[in-house]
Amino acid sequence: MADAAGRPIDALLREERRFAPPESFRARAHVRDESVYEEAERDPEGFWARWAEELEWFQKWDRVLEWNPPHARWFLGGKLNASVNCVDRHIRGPRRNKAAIIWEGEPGDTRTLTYYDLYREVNKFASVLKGLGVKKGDRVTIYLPMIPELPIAMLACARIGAPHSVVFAGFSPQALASRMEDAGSRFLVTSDGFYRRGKVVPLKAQADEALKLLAGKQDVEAVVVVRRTGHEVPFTPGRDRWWHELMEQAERLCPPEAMDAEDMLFMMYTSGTTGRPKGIVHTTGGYLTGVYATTKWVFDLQEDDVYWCMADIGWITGHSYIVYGPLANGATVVMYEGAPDWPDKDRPWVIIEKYGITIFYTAPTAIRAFAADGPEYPRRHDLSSLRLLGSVGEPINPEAWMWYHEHIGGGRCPIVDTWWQTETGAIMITPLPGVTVTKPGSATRPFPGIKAAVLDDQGNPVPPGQGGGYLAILRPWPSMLRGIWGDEERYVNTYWSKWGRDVYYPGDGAKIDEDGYFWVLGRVDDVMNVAGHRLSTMEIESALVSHPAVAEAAVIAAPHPVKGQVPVGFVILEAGRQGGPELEAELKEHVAKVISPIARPDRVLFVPDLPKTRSGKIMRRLLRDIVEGRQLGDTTTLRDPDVPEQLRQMYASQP
Ligand code: 6R9
Repeated sequence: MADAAGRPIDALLREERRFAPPESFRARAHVRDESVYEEAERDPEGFWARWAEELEWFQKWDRVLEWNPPHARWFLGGKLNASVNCVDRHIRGPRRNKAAIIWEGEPGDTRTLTYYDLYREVNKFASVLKGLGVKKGDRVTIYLPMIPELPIAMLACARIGAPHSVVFAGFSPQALASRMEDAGSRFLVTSDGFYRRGKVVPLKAQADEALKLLAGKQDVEAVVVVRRTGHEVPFTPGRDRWWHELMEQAERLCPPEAMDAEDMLFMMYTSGTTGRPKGIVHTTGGYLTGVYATTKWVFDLQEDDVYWCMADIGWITGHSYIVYGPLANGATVVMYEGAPDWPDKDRPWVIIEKYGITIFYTAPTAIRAFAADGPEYPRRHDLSSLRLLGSVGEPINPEAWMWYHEHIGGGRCPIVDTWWQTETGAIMITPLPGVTVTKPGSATRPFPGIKAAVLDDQGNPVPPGQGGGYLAILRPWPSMLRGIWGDEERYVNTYWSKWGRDVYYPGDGAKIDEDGYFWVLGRVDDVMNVAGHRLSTMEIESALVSHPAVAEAAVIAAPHPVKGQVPVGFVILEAGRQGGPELEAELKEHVAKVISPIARPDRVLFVPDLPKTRSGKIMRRLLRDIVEGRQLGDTTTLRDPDVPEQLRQMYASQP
């Protein structure tokens, strides 16, 4: 058996290196001994309630949890506002002029917003939204690059109780349109463009294309456009407005809406096992409690830290650990617009040295790319300000972990390998850097208050040190998803049906070793993880099939040394169409256009047939055996048992 990155599990579990927190780190850490685990276990609801008490509420809750599996409600009757917790409460004390966001554009321009600056901007943009007719409960779509207006717009939505739906700026017009339609969103915030590898990405033109696709399907009342690059952009009078013009005339203050703890804070689309992305719904009180607590303990956030998470805010990692978690904690957050290898491969290390960053959070795929570039790039810079490193998004292989530890952490920084998902809202399995002895490749233990297990198909726990099984979460937690937007049935079926309505099924394989440490092995469903981005095989398959030359397609994930996994497509062409390098390139481009460049297949093979069961189900397992060079599994249930062998030969003969 192998995990998603092709690592044999046995080799992983032979990993014997151990890293204890340095005494100097432990001495000033928030958590210094293991007693927090037992305390939380004795009374999980009390544990979470104590965290919620560290937030600011207009009205305290009267009940911590109501659990009608699979529906949980947290902090019932409580009223609060996320923007008050991330901004207002910091401006009343010594953090007023502390840097909240230090932003660096790709061309090298910079902006620093103090908490007071952020307060003014969020208030003004909240007034702008109100002036455009946005009401409590309206979904506002935000299609912005990594510029300060993105967190400002999110917090402004939160202030007036309008849930935001941020769509990653790397997504295509089609992807934006389908998300706006699904969300029933009548408002869009975007920018003229942004910088990526020295070029201007014409975001407004992409947004316009999406709006064209929406014509007749979804009314869009207003589009607010941030001027980032200053290049000429098309403007539709009446509908499009400039951000800076609206801000100039806006009311200075906008009182925050008192939101119910269970009111929706935002939705975030993520890929599932079907072609249609699902809008994961997060609410206000529980989500904020979860990200606040985990940011403080997992990153051991101290008042003087300078924190940089390299993710894009368009993903859940950016929502929870650039915006809501760190700002709720009053942290100084660094935000970078562009590519990590621009203008040179040392850009992250330039940024760390320049701002004296103390906490750095990135993904294994980035670490593997840094390692491939070589240690000379970090070596050019003084990285001695760093004291803690984090990893998220996919399993980290021990070699990448060791490289990170040595070449970025200088051998002195604890590494927190954090397992969680869009759906979990906050970190679930992770070391606590002041107490946990880490093992390269293991996310170690569930965060206090979280109850996780590894179960077999029947729901029996797989004993520690035995085989692999499925990761499971056995009890509700505050930042858990509350549903899938508009699809109750899918919520129940996807997450709460494998074993019972009260056990959450994340879709990851995992193992527990003799010390009780968790080793997350990657997805067990038709979801792949390409450079830390979640993609569904079905989504890519439907993109391929949407090309006129394609009759049928099967997509699987092949192991890749840097990206972890890459999509590989097996395609049956329409009669009369001929495969070849040109069509292969065209199909790759087509997928990049329909979904996003991150979904572009690494290879597209033209095949005469696909391995199918008698009932017509494509057996992707056999295709995986082929690309991973394994002995072909059981083919007896196939309609045509010879197909896999034919494909194997084709795969081996085509470069
Ligand atoms: C936060 C985020 C979730 C999926 C998840 C799993 C993989 C994330 C991981 C990890 C092993 C880790 N994953 N962190 N696997 N170790 N530390 O990435 O959310 O985009 O929803 O992806 O990512 O497979 O199920 P999301």
